[in-house]
Amino acid sequence: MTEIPMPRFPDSFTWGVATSAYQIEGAVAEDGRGESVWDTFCRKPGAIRDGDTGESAADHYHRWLEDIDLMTDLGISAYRFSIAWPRVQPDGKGPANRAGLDFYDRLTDALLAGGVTPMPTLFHWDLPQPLEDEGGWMARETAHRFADYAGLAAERLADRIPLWITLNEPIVVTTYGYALGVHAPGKTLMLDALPTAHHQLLGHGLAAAALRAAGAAGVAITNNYSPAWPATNIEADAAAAHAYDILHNRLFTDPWLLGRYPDLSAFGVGEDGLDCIRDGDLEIIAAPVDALGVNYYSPARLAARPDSPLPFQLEPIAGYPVTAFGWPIVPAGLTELLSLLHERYGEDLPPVYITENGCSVDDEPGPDGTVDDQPRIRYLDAHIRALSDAMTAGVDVRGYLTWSLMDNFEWAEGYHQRFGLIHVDFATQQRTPKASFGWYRDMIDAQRSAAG
Ligand code: IFM
Repeated sequence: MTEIPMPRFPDSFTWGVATSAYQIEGAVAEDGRGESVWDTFCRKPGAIRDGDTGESAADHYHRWLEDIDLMTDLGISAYRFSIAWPRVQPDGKGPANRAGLDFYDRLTDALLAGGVTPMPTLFHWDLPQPLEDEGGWMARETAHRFADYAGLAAERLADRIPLWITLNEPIVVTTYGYALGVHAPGKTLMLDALPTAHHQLLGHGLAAAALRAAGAAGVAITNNYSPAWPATNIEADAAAAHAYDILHNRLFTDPWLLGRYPDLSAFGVGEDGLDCIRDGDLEIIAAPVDALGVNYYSPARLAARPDSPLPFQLEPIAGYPVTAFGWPIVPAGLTELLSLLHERYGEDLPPVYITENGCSVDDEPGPDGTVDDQPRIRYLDAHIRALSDAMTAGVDVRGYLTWSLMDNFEWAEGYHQRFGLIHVDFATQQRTPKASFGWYRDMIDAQRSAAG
């Protein structure tokens, strides 16, 4: 790690952490919570490594007060969590389940009492199973159900929440969930999954309107982004990288920010666009947002492969250290990505929050009980500097929220990838702040002291 002092961030900069409901809460059958697609998917043999499930996860549903105490020790100013739709509407429609909303109400109040601003995400992948049974995000109706749910959540909480995030990483839902089937709901529709993109976008637009009608102050949306690097300088690989860039970085963001889809011809979509688009949809989708949430983990390297069912194939990136997941560690990719968004959208780019960035490390407590996760410290240090570089170059970034507060259920990888600043022993649920927790706390503290 470099000895050069960390650059100064603006005094108003938000430092935070992020989590999501299914990954930490557990308590899947309590207080009237309904089933989500992830409960179902976890029961599918072979879907999740070692047959792990989110049934108990990090037991945050019962240990939330202890977790908030840890957050206040950390000194963060914002906490991005997600609201579990199946807790609020067990069937995905109809009146609110009061007990479900009570949980987030208590959480919100306790966060505020601890000086931490709540930043909820409404959909971090846990679609109520009854809605999936009616078509899930392949069905237009789901967008309307999402708006109803957003309205119910906001009626209860909007008076205390400055910024709401509608969707988390819709590109991952479309690709992993509906095209490739490696995430819930496990569909393998390949390019036929594209309507899920439009229906999530519509859901975002309708939910944004419902949130504002219920008094929400700010609305944002979060996606996962990766700079697209051609594997070689041959033209076919450049075209592959271009196609990936369109799918991963522009399929959602162009409609939100520009009110139009990018050219999807590489994906078999003609000039008239997706059949599921109706008149007026793009106006709903492109209603102005207050911020864009950017999740960054690594770049992607693409090659053309004639035998691939997609117009690109992902290739390994050599020459960089990797995380425990095997993801290349490329901090400069964050600077590159933010500059790309800045150039691409110009005045149409709202203020950006880095709503996720972090790494998995094989960390376990040592003989003295401490967890010395130096690789994570190096990762965070380098990415925060890379973020500062982008801001110096003119990108308006207002906050950085690391993934994740604590070790959690990493989807198809079960409990094998530890992303937390806090170690969780999943057998005892004991929390142990790692060395990175102390590093992040000291970094935030130094920024605050410098601000005076
Ligand atoms: O754990 C996930 C999170 O749910 C969404 N973004 C990426 C993280 C790490 O894979």
